[in-house]
Amino acid sequence: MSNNGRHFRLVVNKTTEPFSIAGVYLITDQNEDLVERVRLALRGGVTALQYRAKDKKHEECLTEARVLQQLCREFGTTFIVNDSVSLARELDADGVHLGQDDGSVSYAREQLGDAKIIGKSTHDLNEALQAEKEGADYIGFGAMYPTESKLVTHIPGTQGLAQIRSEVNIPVVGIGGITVGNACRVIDAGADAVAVISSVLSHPRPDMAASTLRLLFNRQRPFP
Ligand code: 3NM
Repeated sequence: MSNNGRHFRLVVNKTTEPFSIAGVYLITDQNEDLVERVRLALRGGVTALQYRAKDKKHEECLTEARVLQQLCREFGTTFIVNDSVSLARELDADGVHLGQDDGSVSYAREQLGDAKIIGKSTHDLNEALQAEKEGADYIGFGAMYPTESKLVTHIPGTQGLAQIRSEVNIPVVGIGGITVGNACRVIDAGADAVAVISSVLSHPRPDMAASTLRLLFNRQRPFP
């Protein structure tokens, strides 16, 4: 991994089976036909999938997540669980993504071990530096733009991302309101990946939306 986090194929794990999060990082929604839409998106070229299921019962999450995890295996996509260290552990997911209120990185590390990816949501420089200090493998940083997918109170935007980019040495995943139309600005600001929900999963053709984002990424950050 380059220590300025700017290489396209950025590996954040240390096992023999490297996981990458660089590129298109897709987060699940809770709408109908999720599995089919995710399948299409993965076909379009998603690097990492985050399973995010708010307000669902554990058994329901487990069943749905297992199907998505299997899809990720088929496509070679990194599979990350949002919020729940215990679910990530139960599934033997590739990693977990923690919000600011989801407990510490050190607890997740203790539970999951060094081989798993731990990401943390951050919204300003202090949170970003703290996450890095705690040992996160990457940070989510947002919101880039207003979004209807989540109630966001802080919108540091691409300017905020450009400012923190030079301060942190772990991969930065831009999130919030990212679309095919504005992704270049997020990539230009230094994002190693763009995290999206609606611009891919609410698109009538999730495969085309994902592949367009992927293409933008590849054009801006050509393979070495
Ligand atoms: N976290 P969409 S914004 C899950 O700013 C999430 O931390 C955010 O969805 C943050 O791509 C967000 O549809 C929602 O805007 C992203």
